[in-house]
Amino acid sequence: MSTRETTLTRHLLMQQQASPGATGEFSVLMSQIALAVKTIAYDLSRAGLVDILGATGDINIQGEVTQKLDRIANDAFLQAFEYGELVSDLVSEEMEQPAQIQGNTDKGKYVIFVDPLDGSSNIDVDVTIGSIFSVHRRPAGSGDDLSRALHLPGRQQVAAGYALYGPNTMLIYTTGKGVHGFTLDPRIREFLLTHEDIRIPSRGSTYSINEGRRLEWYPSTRGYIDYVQQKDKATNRPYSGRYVGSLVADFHRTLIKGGIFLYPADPKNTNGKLRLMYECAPLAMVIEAAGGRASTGTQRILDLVPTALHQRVPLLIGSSEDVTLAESFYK
Ligand code: FDP
Repeated sequence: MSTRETTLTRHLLMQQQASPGATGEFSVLMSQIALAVKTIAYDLSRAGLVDILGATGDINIQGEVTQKLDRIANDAFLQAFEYGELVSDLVSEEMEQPAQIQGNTDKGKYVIFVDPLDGSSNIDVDVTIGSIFSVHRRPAGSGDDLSRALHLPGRQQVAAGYALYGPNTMLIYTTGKGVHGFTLDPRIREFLLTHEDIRIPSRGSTYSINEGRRLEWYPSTRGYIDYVQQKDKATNRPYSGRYVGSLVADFHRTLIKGGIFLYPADPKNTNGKLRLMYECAPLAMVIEAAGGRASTGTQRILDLVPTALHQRVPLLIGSSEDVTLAESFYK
């Protein structure tokens, strides 16, 4: 590494210096998130070699089988925020109630929402998975009052982002002004700035949806997918289909190359599958900061006011023109 390369720490310090009044707390918070990501990446890198693959035998709040690595990733986030009095509580896909962070009880300025290991069903087959995080200012309250006060709309997020555990480990974040991507350099275990100010193309030529659910789809979803599959040179159709089945991986491809990802509602899953507060809202903040759009089909994701911490919502996310066109099928 040349000392001229921009590490995450250097990048955060530069951002801090450019923001009058910044206290440096956010930089420390991002370093804590980076620590959790590095810990998880290390555990994943030896997953097939030590006994951490497979299920724990428990079912999580979503009614899904908890994998051992889900638990390990959740603990990595809980431990990364211990002490320092920055983060008071963590809301996670893996825990029914918010967890107080050890050493910071009722003290931290921030609360974190996290999907510690997104795409869990891909863990055992060595396919890219990730973590998704959302940072909010801590509202007043404690116990049940705090849980209710945490029903915060995505537009109030202070920052959001995700990590990818794939051929590279990447960390992507935004505070609303620009989306920046860092790649973990395994030699020095530091994140280096590799994707500065990511912008999503205004239109793509790829769609991403679980087509196995086609028979369940509402006519609106079927109508839009039929549209992208039709031939039309002028609009670059038919689009190519790509579906990894890990939201972060499908999202990252869409962010870099353009196009659209959909996890719509259907008559069986009337709110879709994905969780608002730690999947859809953080990715919506990232996509909007990159020039794209995120919608339920009828409403902007960032404007939704949650009614429950683990609420699900339909998601259409990607290039602005593609999402706008898809929405026209849901009116
Ligand atoms: P998983 O169930 O493997 O954890 O949010 C969970 C998620 O994966 C997303 O990462 C992914 O986009 C989606 O569910 C996949 O769901 P389907 O299997 O229904 O396509």
